[in-house]
Amino acid sequence: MDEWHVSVVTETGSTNDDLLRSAEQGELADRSVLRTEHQTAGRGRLDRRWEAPAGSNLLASMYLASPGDQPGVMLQRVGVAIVDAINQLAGSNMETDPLLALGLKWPNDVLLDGRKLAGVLAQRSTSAPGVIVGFGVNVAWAPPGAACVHEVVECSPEQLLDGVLDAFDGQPDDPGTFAQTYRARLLTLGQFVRVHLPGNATFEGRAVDIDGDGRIVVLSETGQQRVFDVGDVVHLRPGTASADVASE
Ligand code: BT5
Repeated sequence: MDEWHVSVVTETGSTNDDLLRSAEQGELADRSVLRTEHQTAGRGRLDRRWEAPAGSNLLASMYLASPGDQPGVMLQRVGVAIVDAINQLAGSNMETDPLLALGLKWPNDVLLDGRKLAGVLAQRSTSAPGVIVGFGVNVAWAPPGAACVHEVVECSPEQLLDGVLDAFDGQPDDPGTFAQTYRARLLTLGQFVRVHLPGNATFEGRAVDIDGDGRIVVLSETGQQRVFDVGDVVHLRPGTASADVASE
């Protein structure tokens, strides 16, 4: 396996924007990684902001040049790598003794005790091949209501990045085998969820499956089954499909 080409800058606008720009200029090697201590314009999805004080958290993006790398699958692979890296640093065996409160909320959040610990953002350039996957992990600081890695293990952003890249490389290549790994880390399956759709519409039900394209299958209490590939998922408390929101 090729090595990662990791660069670190003290400050930038957004590591995703930087790698997108370099990829479009044809200057970026496959498996380039950019980490920064501080972002002045860190982004989430839909032009939301990603917040982190300078020096406190892991803020990085990777470029995977292979045209076969689908953004949806890369989101899953990076999310799983973050969960596995934290388990590894905490000394927990992922297969026999994982940190049970740590896992993934479909499609792109890492949760600890129902609170957001990390977000992942995959983007495709219109002109360059491959995918840019950015990830922000709260290491030493989290906004109110969110979680940080220091609740379970002391580590630096740099150590965590090394762990994430190693965990990513340790994943099974085979899509079917990886799909099982992803499902094992997913907290959303079996939960009652509310899906916020573009516009103001919502759909509530039990998350019963993730299909082969990474979409979520939700079964409503009236027996209506729908499949979603966009939208924000809110976990509701088990046994209710009301406004009793457990995490966001
Ligand atoms: C995400 O978006 O969760 C994807 C975040 C990706 C950030 C990384 S950092 C490196 C790379 N460069 C970038 O510019 N971005 C990537 P989304 O699901 O839209 O969540 C954004 C929402 O999470 C915000 O609207 C806030 O409500 C909340 N939020 C902001 N900062 C947070 C933090 N540090 N921890 C937890 N929640 C946060």
